[in-house]
Amino acid sequence: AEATARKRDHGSDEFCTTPKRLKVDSEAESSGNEEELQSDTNILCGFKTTTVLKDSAREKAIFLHGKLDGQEAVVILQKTPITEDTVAEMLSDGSSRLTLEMRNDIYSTYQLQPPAHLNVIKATVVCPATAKHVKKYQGQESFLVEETGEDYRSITLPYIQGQSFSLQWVFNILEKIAEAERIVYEDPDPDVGFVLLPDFKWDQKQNHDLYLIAIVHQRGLKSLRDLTAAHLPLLQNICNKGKEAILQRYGVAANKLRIYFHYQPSYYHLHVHFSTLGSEAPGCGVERAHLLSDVLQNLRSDDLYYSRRSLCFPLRADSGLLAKFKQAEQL
Ligand code: GTA
Repeated sequence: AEATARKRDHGSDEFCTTPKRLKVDSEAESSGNEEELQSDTNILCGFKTTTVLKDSAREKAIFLHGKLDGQEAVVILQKTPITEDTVAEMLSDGSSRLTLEMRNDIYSTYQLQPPAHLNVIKATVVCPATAKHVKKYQGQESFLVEETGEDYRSITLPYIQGQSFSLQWVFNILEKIAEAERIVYEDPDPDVGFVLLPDFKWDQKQNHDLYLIAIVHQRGLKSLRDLTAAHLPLLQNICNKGKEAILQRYGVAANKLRIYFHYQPSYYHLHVHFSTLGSEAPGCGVERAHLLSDVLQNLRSDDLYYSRRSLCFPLRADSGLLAKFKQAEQL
């Protein structure tokens, strides 16, 4: 399976020197091997930070670039949300330590140190990381670009064909090489089928920040731009069955879900994001998210809506694609 997976690695990974070390660990995760999972945790001891790419007090996250056993790596550390079922234990006398910080009239603040199992940090590791991963997670100014259908064909398409992130992780999911046990629902049909599973940004501990992705089985559909009325059955199927599966598994109703595409996505294999209305998932703003229900309506009214019309999206200051748009403006 690993040989097949490697054969299909289309990445242009400037930093990659050795192939997919962590993929082996994620295979262990699929097989539920607890010992291997434990070793996943330990490998972070060897991480040496070279740069802080971004830190966000609001998201309680820090994005680090560094070396893990000599390989380029990005590590994201994020405090996990507090869930109601842990509150009683967190406040109980025996298990937590409380230190007074200040008191003033009716106001006081403390530092509460809960026991280790209630004090978990989600660590996301990208290793070996490419130069593009490092750029992606760096805090940067963005600029809005308006892309006509023609711009897409003459500027964006050639750029993404040469510069996109590897889709290896997507193929691993579709072929059950990785994350197989995390699949929430699958329709195996090659034309209208898809795999629905938790997005790796969601820790699955609570439903208020629920986040899943539906990845289509059809190969070759890169983004919104490739969609025509011929894909309506596929999109309607994702919409209906995705909502139903989320209701069955998590008890979250369809009218609490934001179901959308990103344009531009980071990974050019068609996928749909399902996140809850109450959460602020990265990339759910109007400049990047396109609701599935709007996409369905637009394609019903115009078969070629997404190949003809202009689409706006933000690009980071250091983006190669932004440079291409600027060059084209000067011609
Ligand atoms: N289940 O291996 C994976 C996997 N990968 C590699 C990506 N995804 C995966 N899901 C599973 N397994 O929602 C998910 C991503 C994303 C979707 C791809 O697939 O989490 P996209 O193609 O539209 O790309 O969607 P997008 O939106 O740029 O990706 P992403 O990674 O969400 O980045 C957007 C911004 O979110 C980043 O710039 C960063 O600021 C923020 N962000 C990314 N990861 C984290 C994180 N772990 N914690 C906090 N913030 C994050």
